[in-house]
Amino acid sequence: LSSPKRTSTVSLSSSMASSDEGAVFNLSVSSFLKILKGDITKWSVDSSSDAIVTPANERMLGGGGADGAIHRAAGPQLRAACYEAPEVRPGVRCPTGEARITPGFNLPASRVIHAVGPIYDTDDNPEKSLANSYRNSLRVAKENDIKYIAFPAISCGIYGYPFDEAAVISISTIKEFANDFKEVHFVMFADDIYSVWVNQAKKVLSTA
Ligand code: AR6
Repeated sequence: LSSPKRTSTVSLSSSMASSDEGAVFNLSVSSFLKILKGDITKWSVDSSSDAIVTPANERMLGGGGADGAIHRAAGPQLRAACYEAPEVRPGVRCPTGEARITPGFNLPASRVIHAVGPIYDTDDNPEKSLANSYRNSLRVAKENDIKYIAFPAISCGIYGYPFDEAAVISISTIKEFANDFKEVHFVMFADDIYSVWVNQAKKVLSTA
């Protein structure tokens, strides 16, 4: 496993190195999935080609949870950039299952991908919507030459998605893009969800 170049001054990996490097899995011979514990607003691996995903809502102007933390850390320019995204219908800049990209502004990561996951209790097909939010995030990342991307557990907070089901869907969808990224990371805020993701990754992927 060759270590990626770390150019950022604020690197989640280096700040975690002494206590917990997380869990590493193979996506392909030259591409890895890493599951880490930490705060996604602090994450960067290579500021020339990295992005974090924010679990947004359809308005795409910020909110609570990880999205709120990401907007606070990025600064007000992020919200201004979001306003620039055209509305596809009144009040909707990013429909459920889709993704949009902006710069990261004051974040250590160079770009932010705004992905809208399903509200578990009200979505007609939450599995499909959740898979689409990962798929479209990875698509937009690929189109923008992103090589390192970090996800939180989309829809697993305010939107109420059960952790186990979300873990299987997210990891299986990321597998479809095995050759397109050097590393795909999950940055988990809490021990319980971190463990769920590691256990499901063990079932879906092989250990690196
Ligand atoms: N770093 C990593 N993960 C985090 C962080 C962080 N700093 N903060 C929270 N999480 P949520 P959703 C975890 O609620 O369910 C917002 O208002 C959190 O513990 O952020 O997709 C948006 O604007 C959980 O595991 O996103 C939308 O309106 C995961 O991130 C709505 O919430 C996702 O929880 C989206 O809800």
